[in-house]
Amino acid sequence: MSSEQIASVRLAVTTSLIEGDAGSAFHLIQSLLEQGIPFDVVLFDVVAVAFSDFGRRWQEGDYRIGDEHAATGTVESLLALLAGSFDLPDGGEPVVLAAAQGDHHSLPVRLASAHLLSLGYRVRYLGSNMEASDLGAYLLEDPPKALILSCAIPTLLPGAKESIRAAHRARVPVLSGGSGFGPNGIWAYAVGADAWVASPREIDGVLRSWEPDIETAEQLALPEPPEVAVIERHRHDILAAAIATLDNPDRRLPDELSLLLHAVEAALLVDDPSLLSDFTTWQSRVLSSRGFAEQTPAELRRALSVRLRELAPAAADLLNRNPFEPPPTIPL
Ligand code: B12
Repeated sequence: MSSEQIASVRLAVTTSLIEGDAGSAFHLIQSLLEQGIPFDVVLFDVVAVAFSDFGRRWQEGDYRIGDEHAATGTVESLLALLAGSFDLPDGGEPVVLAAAQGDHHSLPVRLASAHLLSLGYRVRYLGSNMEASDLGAYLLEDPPKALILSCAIPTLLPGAKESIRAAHRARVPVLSGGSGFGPNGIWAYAVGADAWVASPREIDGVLRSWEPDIETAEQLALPEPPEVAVIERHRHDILAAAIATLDNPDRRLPDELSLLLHAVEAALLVDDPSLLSDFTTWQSRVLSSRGFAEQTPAELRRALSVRLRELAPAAADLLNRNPFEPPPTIPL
């Protein structure tokens, strides 16, 4: 089948997702498989790209939140139907897949699960936002060869670190993936992962060849700066003080403040101010596309600093550092 034909099936799958029609998407995919198109091509070059295309158009404002939920539900059903057709082989290597604590993005994990099932792994798919303590207890009971952990957004790295620690306590190594671990996975080792891969297609190769050492991975993880615990303890207080100082009563701003505070925590955790500056660039773009005034991002930073400066001055300094200014130099 030519790449043009695959592209046209992809378009048809995207239409089925928009219409919430898992059945017709399934039949389209089945016909590809019958024509000998490999399962991984169907998963990653058809279904994943079709959903990403839909996601991009959703962000651009072509669809509403309800449409996103319908499309996500449809792609979940489609992947469940596809993955459900594989038997769990008795001798297959056991693996557990989950999204990090706090991460609600389930599709990357579903895709990776379906792919590993097709390769003969004994896959247990735990879905998104699995509480780290529950994950740890589950892994301890019947430890798999690895936990495959997904993290979609860098602001969720504190949750990912908790998930990784829980797995390590159960003596299970962690293979991580997803944009949350940064460009080329630069933050994966800072939060303790044993390995990071860019694509689910690479998981099998790593699982076959790696020799994970949980102690070394834990030693490579950066120690948690005290400010992170302070922020977690006083999160409600910091946000309440920030909301009280805002002139703009728009009901979306408390959520934006909360996201910004998560970004501060995550940047402290991986000791990388670029995480925060990337986040503020993204947030400024989002705010401007929603019609907020140009100074809104600066107002959010100022508001968040009110309590933060008293409780965790290093975090307030990080927040107010101009990303375009070079770091201060010590005068000779
Ligand atoms: C659908 C979606 C949601 C849905 C998720 C529903 C669900 N059940 O999954 C909902 C509505 C819940 C959601 C919520 C949010 N989302 Co969202 N979401 C998306 C969207 C549109 C698609 C994500 C997706 O599934 N893509 C399809 C997958 C297959 O593609 P992919 O992620 O690129 O994955 C590929 C590779 O990266 C890699 N990979 C990815 N993960 C993994 C994992 C492993 C283990 C491996 C090996 C490989 C791997 O392989 C994949 C296949 O090739 C993206 C934008 C987009 N177009 O991707 C935003 C996006 C990820 N979301 C975003 C944001 C900000 C949020 C919210 C914070 C929004 C808010 N203001 O509340 C919340 C956070 C909620 C939370 N705590 O998790 C941002 C992140 C921006 C950033 N970098 O900081 C994005 C990029 C949108 C944007 N540009 O603004 N979201």
